[in-house]
Amino acid sequence: MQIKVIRDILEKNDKSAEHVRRLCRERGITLINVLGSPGAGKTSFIQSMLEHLPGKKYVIEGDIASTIDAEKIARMGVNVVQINTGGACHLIADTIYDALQQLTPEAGAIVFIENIGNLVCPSSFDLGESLRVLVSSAAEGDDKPHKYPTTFQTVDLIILSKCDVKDVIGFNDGYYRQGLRMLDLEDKLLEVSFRTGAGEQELADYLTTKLAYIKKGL
Ligand SMILES: Nc1nc2c(ncn2[C@@H]2O[C@H](COP(=O)(O)OP(=O)(O)OP(=O)(O)O)[C@@H](O)[C@H]2O)c(=O)[nH]1
Ligand SMILES: [Mg+2]
Ligand SMILES: [Zn+2]
Repeated sequence: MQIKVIRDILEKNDKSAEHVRRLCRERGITLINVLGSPGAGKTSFIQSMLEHLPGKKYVIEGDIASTIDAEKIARMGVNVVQINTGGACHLIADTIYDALQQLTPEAGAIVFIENIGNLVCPSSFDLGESLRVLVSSAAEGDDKPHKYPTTFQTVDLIILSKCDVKDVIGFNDGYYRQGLRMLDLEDKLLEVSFRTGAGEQELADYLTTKLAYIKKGL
């Protein structure tokens, strides 16, 4: 009985995600769903890409409470919609559809969605995105691909942030990469520090190429 209820929720969400996908296709919008633990660096990644990527960009901020992240984005002069879930630990496609109606992004724009800080259930909810990115910080430890394989397996790109603190916390690169290799995901990894700026330009270049392929439908 309970399993049936969970399936119903996911099936309903999948239908809404298709509506979002159709809307984005019609309007030429590229949607990027950003996943990661609380404090992993999701907002830092979005802020960095707002600076580095060309073209018009918008942001949908998901948080259980507060407008802290939305305010950071708004201060950059970027249009942003804040979704407060009031306790729910993931975003759903219905809400993204509504947020897009409010944002009315122009044709050709990129829309970033910052999902709720959570390494578990956001990965089960398709938001109709073209690209799913995981921000996985070195500060969380080198065992995360081993312990949370499901989330790692659903993303198109894994960004290892906070590489500047690897030595301080004793991050074992080999162990982290071994976890990715077991999931056949090592080629999806890019390393960066949003503090020192190391790897930021490479990340922007990679995303620019990837988004161009997505737009061509490849
Ligand atoms: N040293 C270092 N700090 C970073 C890096 N990236 C982010 N931070 C810091 O880590 C903290 C959390 O970063 P955020 O970008 O707010 O993380 P978040 O995932 O958006 O956090 P929530 O929205 O609260 O889940 C902030 O104090 C950032 O300045 C990094 O690469 N290196
Ligand atoms: Mg944030
Ligand atoms: Zn959840």
